[in-house]
Amino acid sequence: MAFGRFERGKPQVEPVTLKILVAGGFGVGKTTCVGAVSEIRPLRTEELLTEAGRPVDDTTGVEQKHTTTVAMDFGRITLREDLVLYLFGTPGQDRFWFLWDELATGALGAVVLVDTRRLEDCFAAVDYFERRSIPFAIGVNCFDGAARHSTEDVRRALDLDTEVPVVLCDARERESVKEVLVAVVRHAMTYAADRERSVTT
Ligand SMILES: Nc1nc2c(ncn2[C@@H]2O[C@H](COP(=O)(O)OP(=O)(O)OP(=O)(O)O)[C@@H](O)[C@H]2O)c(=O)[nH]1
Ligand SMILES: [Mg+2]
Repeated sequence: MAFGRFERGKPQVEPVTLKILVAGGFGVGKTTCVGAVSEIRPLRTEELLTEAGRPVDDTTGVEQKHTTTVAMDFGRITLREDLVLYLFGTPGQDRFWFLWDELATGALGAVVLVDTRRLEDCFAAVDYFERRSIPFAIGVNCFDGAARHSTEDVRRALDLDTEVPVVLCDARERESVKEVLVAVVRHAMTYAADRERSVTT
C-alpha cells in the first residue's frame, strides 16, 4: 500500500507519544535510568565533575561519580506498539534548576528517583511536581540491590498521597525501570480521567 502505512492488509497503528520526566536529586541514577531503558542511543549532556566544582557539587554518598548532567538526558521506549514514551532526564544539581520549567512543558507525568540514603534530596522534586499538579511516581533506586526501607516507609517519610505509586527499582535494569514507567503512565492516565470527569460533571 502507498507510503507503507498498511502491512499485509492490517492498518498500522499510529502510536501515542507521551513525554515523561525522570527527575530527582543529584546522583540518584537519572542518567543511568534513561540509558537502561532507551531503545535509541540516549542523548546525554554529561560534564566532568572537577576540582573547581568541588565546593558546590556535593558528592557525599556518590563518591564514585565523575560526571554530572548539565542540561538533560533524552531517550525513547516503546511500551506497547501503540504507546511510545519520550524520556527527559533532568539535571540533578541545584544550579541547573532553571532548566526544569523548560523540560516540564507538555510532560504527562514524571518519575522521581529516590536514594533512601539521601531521601531529603528528592524533596524539592516532589514539591515541584505537586505544586504544578504534574502526576508523578516514586522510583526507589535500591543502590546496593537491597531495599533499606519499605515503600510504605518512603511514602510516609515523603508524606505522599495514597494514590502516588512508590516502586522499588534498580536504575540499571531495563525491566525494573519499565515497571516504574508503567506505574507513572497508569497513574497519570487515571489522574487525567478523574480530572476530565470533574470538569464535565
Ligand atoms: N550500585 C548502583 N549504582 C548505581 C545505581 N544507579 C546508578 N548508579 C551509579 O550511581 C552513579 C550516579 O548515576 P547517574 O545516573 O549519573 O545519576 P544522575 O541522577 O543522572 O546524576 P546527576 O545528573 O549528576 O544528578 C553512577 O556512577 C551510576 O553508575 C544503582 O541502582 N545501583
Ligand atoms: Mg544525570
